[in-house]
Amino acid sequence: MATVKIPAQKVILVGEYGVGKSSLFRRFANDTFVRASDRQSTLGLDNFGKVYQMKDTDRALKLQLWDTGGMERVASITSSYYKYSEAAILVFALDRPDSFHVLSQHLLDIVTYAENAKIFLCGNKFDLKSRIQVTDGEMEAFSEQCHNLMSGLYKTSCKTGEGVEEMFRDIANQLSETNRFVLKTFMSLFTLVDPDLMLPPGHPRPEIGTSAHRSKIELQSLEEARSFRIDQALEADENGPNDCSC
Ligand SMILES: Nc1nc2c(ncn2[C@@H]2O[C@H](COP(=O)(O)OP(=O)(O)OP(=O)(O)O)[C@@H](O)[C@H]2O)c(=O)[nH]1
Ligand SMILES: [Mg+2]
Repeated sequence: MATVKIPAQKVILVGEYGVGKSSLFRRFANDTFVRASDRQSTLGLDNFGKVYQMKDTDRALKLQLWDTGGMERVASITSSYYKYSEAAILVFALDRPDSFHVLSQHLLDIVTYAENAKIFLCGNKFDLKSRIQVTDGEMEAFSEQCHNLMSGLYKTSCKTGEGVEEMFRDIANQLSETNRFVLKTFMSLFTLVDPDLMLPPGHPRPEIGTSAHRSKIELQSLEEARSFRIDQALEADENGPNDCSC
């Protein structure tokens, strides 16, 4: 039986130096935290994939998280980092208003280079309770100013882990819902067309009208569309000038 490839979605971390992008990446990848004294600024690209099973369905989705970090201090991040992103997490530190007030610049880069990406706002270092200087109201006001471009607002602590996994799961859920919507629209365009046209040559045709028939087509098209995008992103990263020019 053919194995179904789980659709992968490229998710990028964007934000000022030191706000905790690599810490979010580390929590995502292996649920660890590195303290200040052990820390080094990121000067490269890293990516890690993790599969999320959607609740109450047999659908699954892989978040492919990318971390750049630090590069913005020595060179501008190349557009290949943003390219083919399905989501961007705009990260700032709740104790650093400067990292919050420059977000519109990062947002501009996202909408320029990753125009289809869903955008999520993440206030990190939520554990530093007494030093928090950016309020929920300011986060909401920023979201409104951006014409509600934000698909989600989160507060996280990489130190304690609070809110981190919940944020990634919510992003996975939202991307999965978007995929379903896109797929439904896509499928509705093909309702009058022979479903065989949507299957690759030699692909066995399930009995028309059965749920197996529908889900096979759904999975096939999702798999192909998403795999194509993530392969392109990885290829662009390998071939493109993804390192700093220093
Ligand atoms: N208290 C606290 N410290 C954090 C948290 N997240 C990250 N840090 C610390 O903040 C510092 C910067 O974290 P990084 O994850 O390296 O930040 P970054 O955004 O990747 O930084 P660059 O790679 O330089 O852009 C480190 O000393 C972390 O230990 C958090 O949630 N709470
Ligand atoms: Mg980093």
